[in-house]
Amino acid sequence: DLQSNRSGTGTETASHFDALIVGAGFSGLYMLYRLRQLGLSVRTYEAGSEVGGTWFWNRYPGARCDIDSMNYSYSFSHELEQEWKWTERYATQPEILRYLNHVADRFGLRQDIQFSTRVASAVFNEATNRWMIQTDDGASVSARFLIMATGCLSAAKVPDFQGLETSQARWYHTSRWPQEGVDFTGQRVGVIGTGSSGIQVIPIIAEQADHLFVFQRTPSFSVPARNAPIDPTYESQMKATYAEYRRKARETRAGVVMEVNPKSALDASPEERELAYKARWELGGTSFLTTFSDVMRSRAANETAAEFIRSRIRATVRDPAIADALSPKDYPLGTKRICVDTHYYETFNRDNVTLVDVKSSPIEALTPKGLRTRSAEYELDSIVFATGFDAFTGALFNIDIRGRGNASLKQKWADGPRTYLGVAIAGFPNLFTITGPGSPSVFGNAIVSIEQHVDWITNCITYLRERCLERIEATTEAEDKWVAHVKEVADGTLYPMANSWYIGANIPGKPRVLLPYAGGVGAYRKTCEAVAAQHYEGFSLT
Ligand code: FAD
Ligand code: N01
Repeated sequence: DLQSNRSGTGTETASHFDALIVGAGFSGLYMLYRLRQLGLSVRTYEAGSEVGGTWFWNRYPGARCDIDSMNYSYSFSHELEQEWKWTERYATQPEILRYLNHVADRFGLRQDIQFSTRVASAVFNEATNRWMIQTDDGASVSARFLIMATGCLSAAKVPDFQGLETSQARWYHTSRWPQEGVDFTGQRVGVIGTGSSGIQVIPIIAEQADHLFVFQRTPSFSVPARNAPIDPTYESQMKATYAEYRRKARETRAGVVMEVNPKSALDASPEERELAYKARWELGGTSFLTTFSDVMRSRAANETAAEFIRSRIRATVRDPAIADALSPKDYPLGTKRICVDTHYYETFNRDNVTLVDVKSSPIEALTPKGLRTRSAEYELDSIVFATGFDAFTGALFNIDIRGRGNASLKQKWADGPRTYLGVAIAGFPNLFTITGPGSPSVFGNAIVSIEQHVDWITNCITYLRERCLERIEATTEAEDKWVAHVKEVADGTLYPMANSWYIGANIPGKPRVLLPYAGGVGAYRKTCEAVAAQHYEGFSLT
């Protein structure tokens, strides 16, 4: 297989590459495209059997994006964005997967991707300034640059329940869904978890199953998607002004152009607030969070928006006790990721759906018949784990990454990730992380952040090659400053008030550190551009 190495420079042998990319999702595919344009020899390893990343793995029914499809897509190719036709406001998982397959074919990317191969370790060799990479099939290759396109939300988390192996109930994690699908007809099904994945899958399983038990530990705030077929007028308007739209999106806080009301929620009268929240609720989607300028900044303003959502839950769910149980009360809106749903709350009006509180009575074990909480046993044919991910660091720690002096990344990050700009790490030369911890990444439209990182890394590698430099490494000083800045910005937000994956709280023992950078996509881009313009200030180049 290594014979397939296409060598752009002609200087590399079959197992030596200019660059190695780990992952073939949105990040890895675009990175590969850009590096090939530079004429580099590139190998990409992907653990999955196909391209797509998130959209390859998360095949659960109901999976779709919650950023409008026409924005949740690449902007790097004018022809691609003009020719591709999205069919719905929020594309389904199969449609996004088709799109990524189209991209891989259109730009001839597959030939440099080795599928069903997991990178197991990566060790930096100081004598050669190259990374030595080992895969789980025993192969060993080297590369000057190592680029982690491993995904912020790719390491699935299954809780460590007793009896997982011996339970006779079939179980599935939403992010490891069987390719052939699952038919729940006639079954008693349990879904554990009510985050974005749970909220998408629950209404659909409820329609199929004989009975559905929803095991909820913490209720989420969810807003209606108002999904619909794409309006042809909207599509042609977007396509006519795509470049301008994309330019504006890159300058925003979240990588999406949306109307941000400059007014404070607290300056509006109760009637004015109600009207404004109602309008955003009817519009659907995450723009609910920008109904007023301070919803994500002031606890009191946030509470007005949170209470509006609770009022909608009460108006939708017939049983007041269930409505109350579904209403989040102990963390601010948006500090756990806001969910976007289709008929989620309505699902709890069905006779075949039972909400089970596993906060007061936690799940203790899977049993031969189903599962047991502290207070009861539930007989189940199938269990769906919608229990999320070991975000940001999980996929990186699954690889034994060793930098200078054989230092391990896992050890370096024992008290929380330390990066410079979320893209580089002191002690780990020539290693780049796409949407790594300390970059905005999941705080908005991921594709805008991915394209920005890939472009920045490509420019950086070009800079080095033009000057015949072999090595770039973030300085500890620059990294310390960035980590302090990320923390300072985080401390000024409401995010630390919730136990979310944003802050590592979903993984036992994980340090409590806000993982993404909350300073905004537009401002962050300017910082990165300034660093590059200052000849990679904060890096040492040799
Ligand atoms: P991924 O798509 O996660 O790809 C990483 C790839 O790396 C995976 O295929 C994985 O198999 C591979 N990999 C990891 N480790 C190794 C290894 N050691 N060896 C080999 N291969 C490896 N973001 C939004 O902005 N809007 C949305 O609407 C949205 N919806 C989402 C819905 C779901 C269900 C999920 C889980 C996430 C969603 N996200 C959304 C976030 C989403 O992850 C990003 O938008 C984007 O798809 C990430 O692309 P990526 O290439 O960086 O990572
Ligand atoms: O994961 P989550 P997710 N016992 O971590 C519960 C993106 N995404 O896969 O909150 C009982 O949000 C846990 O409870 P608690 C998006 O960025 C987007 O849903 O920890 N319950 C929680 O309810 C999203 O934020 C879309 O108390 C347990 C749930 O499992 C991110 O991916 C769709 C438990 C996990 O929720 C992750 O979402 C899907 C236990 N032992 C995903 N352990 C879009 O719509 C965990 N839980 C775009």
